[in-house]
Amino acid sequence: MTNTDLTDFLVVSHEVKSALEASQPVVALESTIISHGMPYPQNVETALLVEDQVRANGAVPATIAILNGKLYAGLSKEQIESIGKTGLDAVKVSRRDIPFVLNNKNTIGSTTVAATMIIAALAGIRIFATGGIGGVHRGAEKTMDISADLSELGKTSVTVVCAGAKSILDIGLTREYLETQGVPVIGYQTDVWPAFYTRRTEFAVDYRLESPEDIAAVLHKKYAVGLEGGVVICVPVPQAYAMDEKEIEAVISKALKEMDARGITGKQTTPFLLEKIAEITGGNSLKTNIQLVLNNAAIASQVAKCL
Ligand code: PSU
Ligand code: MN
Repeated sequence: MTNTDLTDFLVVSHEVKSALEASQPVVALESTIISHGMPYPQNVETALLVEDQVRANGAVPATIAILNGKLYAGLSKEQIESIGKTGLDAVKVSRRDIPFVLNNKNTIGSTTVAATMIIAALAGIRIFATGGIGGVHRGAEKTMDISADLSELGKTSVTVVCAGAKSILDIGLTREYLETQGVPVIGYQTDVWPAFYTRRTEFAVDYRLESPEDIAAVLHKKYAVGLEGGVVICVPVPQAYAMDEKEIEAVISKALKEMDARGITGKQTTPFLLEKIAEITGGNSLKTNIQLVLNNAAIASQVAKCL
């Protein structure tokens, strides 16, 4: 593809473009978390708070989506509002979906971790903050349900800051899959994978690092020697907002049973489980979800500043 082709499709906002040209820190943010990860209006409020958080930490936010046949890096408040209002009717876009959504001028496409990484890389953004990454689902030895986020991490050079993976996933298998893809998993001030709503699991991270400076130094080495591909940084949810481990495990088991009973599969799985968990916990899981995203946005911004 030539550069002229790309500029036909890629719209980088003025603010993001100026920051990139001046080598100022930019942090990518995804939009599936807005449309499919939280209910309206908390989804829009959170998306705007996360942008504020990135700015407060000295970086420029670039929320990413596919709207009206264009790839966007950097959205207006109105665009974020329209994704939030569209909710589950937005098209959840992973790698395979991009050309189809681009080919339809009337579609609101919200980007998963995989699709956000692709567009971030096209725009020249190297750091991305979200809540949780997709992974290998429980029972994947039968269903083969493995998120395209993991293979994307294997090939696209973007660092994803997250709160680990939810225990709706098989974290042990997710870890193995990432190892095969050559993706390092860094624990930010932790020795073990956090499990999104909670701070600890039994699974060790590959490397523990203590500061944004240490993380930036390692990223610099990786790309200096030509090792393309992504990096996962796991940041545990702040203690004050962590949920009780036993309680959330029981809620997740219940949600998984209901999912099986209803025959929900494929790309509907993650949104269904998130909504069910929020419903069963009376909105408590949503509060935790919002706080961990804000925290990840702060850490991602600090890393971006060190690069
Ligand atoms: N995990 C969350 N919230 C989310 C998602 C995952 O806690 O909103 C979204 C992300 O966009 C992620 C996607 O990339 O779900 C993974 O979906 P799938 O498992 O269908 O690949
Ligand atoms: Mn899947």
